[in-house]
Amino acid sequence: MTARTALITGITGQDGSYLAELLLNKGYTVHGIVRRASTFTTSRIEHLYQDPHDPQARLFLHYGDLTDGSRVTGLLERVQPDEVYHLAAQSHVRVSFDEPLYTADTTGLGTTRLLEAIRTTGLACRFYQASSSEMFGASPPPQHEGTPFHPRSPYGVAKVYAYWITRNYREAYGLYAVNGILFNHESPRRGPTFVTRKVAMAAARIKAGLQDTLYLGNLDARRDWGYAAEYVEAMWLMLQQKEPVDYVIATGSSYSVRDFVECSFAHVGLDWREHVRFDERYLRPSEVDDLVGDASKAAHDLGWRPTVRAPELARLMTDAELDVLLRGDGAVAATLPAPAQALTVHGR
Ligand code: NDP
Ligand code: GDR
Repeated sequence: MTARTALITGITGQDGSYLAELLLNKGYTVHGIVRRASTFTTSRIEHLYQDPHDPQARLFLHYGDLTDGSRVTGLLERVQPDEVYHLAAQSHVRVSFDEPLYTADTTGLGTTRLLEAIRTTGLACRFYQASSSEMFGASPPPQHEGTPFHPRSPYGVAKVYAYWITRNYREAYGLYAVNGILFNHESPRRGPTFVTRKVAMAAARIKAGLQDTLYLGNLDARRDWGYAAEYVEAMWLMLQQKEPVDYVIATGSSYSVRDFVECSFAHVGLDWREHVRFDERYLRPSEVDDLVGDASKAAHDLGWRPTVRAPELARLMTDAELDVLLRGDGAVAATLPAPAQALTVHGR
C-alpha cells in the first residue's frame, strides 16, 4: 500500500498529539491545523517536530481555524488527505455555559465547514468526527450506540448537532464519515482545567509542598475514564473498515470524581480530606451525573479493548506530575521544600 496522508484538526490538543504519534509510526504523512496564538501552542507535539526542509519530513503544520470555512477548503485542496480526523473543538463543558455561541460555532458548525469542504472539493477521503459521551447526558447508563441523546450543556448540544451532520453527509452524499462516541479519556497531556489533570497536578504539588489546597466542584459525578493513548487507536481503526459505522469507545467501568481524588492523593500518601475544598464556581448549571459506556460493538467489530482504568490512570497521571516537578539534573528538585526532596529519596 502506498503511504497515506492524514489531516488532523486539533493536532495541538491531547488526542491530536497521540494520534499524530500513532499515524507517523504507521508511516503516514501527517498534516495538522494549528490556530495562530501569541505564544506557541505546540508543546504536546514538540517531540514530533521535523524541519519541513528535511526531505524525510512527514509532519507538516498549517495555520487555520474552524471558524474560517474558506481556509479549511483551501487546506483540503492543498493537502489532498486520504483520512481527515476532526478533533478540534471548544472542548470544555463548563466553559460552554459561558460561551454557548462560540461553542456552537466551533464545536457544532466547525464540523459542517469541514464536511462541506470535503463535499465541494470532491475529495474521496474518509472522515472521523470526535463525538462525545456528553451527547448521552441525562440518559441512564450503560450508554451504547442506540441510547437516546439527552445533552446537558451547550457543548453536548453542539456535539449532537455535529454527530447528526456527520451522519447526514454519510447518508446524503455517501461519504465515508463516522462518529467515534468516546467517553472521557485522560493522560498526562490532558488540559490542566479538566478534573483528572487538575487533581493529579494538585496531588503532586501538595506532596511537594508547593500548594496546600485544591478547590473542586461536584465530587459525586461519575465518569467512565480511559487512557487517551489507547483511544486514538480506536479512531484509526474506525477509518480502516469496509463500511462507515459509528462506535462507542469506553472502558465500561465508572468511578466518581471523589474516587479519582482519593486514588491520586493516596498514591502519594496524602489524605485528600485535609486538602480538598468546595468552590461553587466549578459547578455546572446542569450536570451529567453518570456515564458508563458499553463498547462491546467496538470490541466485536474492531477488536478494540482498553486496558487502563481510572485507578491506574490516577496513579500514572500523578506520577507524571511528580516527574515534572522532580525532573532532570535536580535543578527543579533543589528549589522545592523538604517533602519533595524526600520523594526523590523514596525513588518516585
Ligand atoms: P483538547 O481541548 O485537548 O484539544 C482541542 C483542540 O482543538 C486543540 O488543538 C485546540 O487548539 C483546537 N481548537 C479549538 N478551537 C479551535 C478552532 N476554533 N479552530 C481550530 N482549532 C481549534 O481536546 P481533546 O484532545 O481532549 O479532545 C479532542 C476532541 O475529542 C474534541 O473535539 C473533544 O470535544 C472530543 N472529545 C474528547 C473527549 C475526552 O475525554 N478528551 C471525549 C469525547 C470527545 P489550541 O491548542 O490552539 O487550543
Ligand atoms: P467532562 O470533563 O465535563 O466530563 O468533559 P471534566 O474533567 O471537565 O469534568 C468531569 C466531572 O468532574 C466534575 N468536577 C470538575 N470538573 C472540572 N473541570 N473542574 C473542577 O474543579 C471540577 N470539580 C468537579 C465536573 O462537574 C464533571 O462532572 C470531558 C471533556 O473532555 C469533553 O470534551 C468530553 O466530550 C467529555 O469529557 C467526554
